[in-house]
Amino acid sequence: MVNIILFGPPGSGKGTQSANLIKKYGLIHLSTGDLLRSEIEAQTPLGLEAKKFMDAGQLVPDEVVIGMISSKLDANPDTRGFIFDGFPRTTAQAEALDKLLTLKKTSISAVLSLEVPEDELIKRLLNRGLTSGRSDDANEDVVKARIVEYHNKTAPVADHYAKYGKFRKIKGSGTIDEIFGLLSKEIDDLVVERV
Ligand code: B4P
Repeated sequence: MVNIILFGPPGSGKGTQSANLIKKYGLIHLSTGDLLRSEIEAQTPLGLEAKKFMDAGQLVPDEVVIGMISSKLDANPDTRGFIFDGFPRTTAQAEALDKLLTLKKTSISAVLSLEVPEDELIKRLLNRGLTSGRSDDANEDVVKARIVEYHNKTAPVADHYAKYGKFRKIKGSGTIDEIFGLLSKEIDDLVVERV
């Protein structure tokens, strides 16, 4: 299996690039942001609880997102691999993911980190907020809170995977196609290594 984590701050393009990568490589897309937004839309108890954190620009508690990912892994036993988008976002989530994958006799192949300057992140998210209806993109204070949360809680996840030589930085500014090309090159190398 090829299991990729698309990593990077809010607005770095994880969701945008995942949508194209799953088509090219036939992988399953697991986005905790999308899963949480579906729960909110369906007004489930989990969604209503998660919304409070998301609207404040904070991370949703680890046990909620780990439980969601665990059931999605169980639901897709025969896939060629997964693209994890927006997960793991804390070291506790990374450790839980490693354990879940070990139980399935697989592991993370690489962590591809989209590097984008902070002013561009803010511009992209506020721009999306004009049309997406996403309340967490509509307000500059919330967007900035998400970036602070990223630096405090998510950036350390990079060290977790760098220890195993799995962390790679990718230039995340430029056109969507240019960035897709850089990501594809990394994934092609992994696919070749596994043949
Ligand atoms: P997510 O849904 O994961 O979203 P994101 O970080 O905002 O964005 P992403 O990096 O995917 O950016 P995108 O491609 O969409 O998280 C939302 C919230 O959910 C979090 O704040 C948190 O509360 C909660 N959550 C999710 N996962 C969690 C977890 N594991 N643990 C705890 N809480 C969790 O791109 C953004 C914009 O940029 C788009 O408008 C796009 O069109 C544009 N764009 C993309 N690439 C571009 C490019 N190259 N040039 C110009 N614009 C570009």
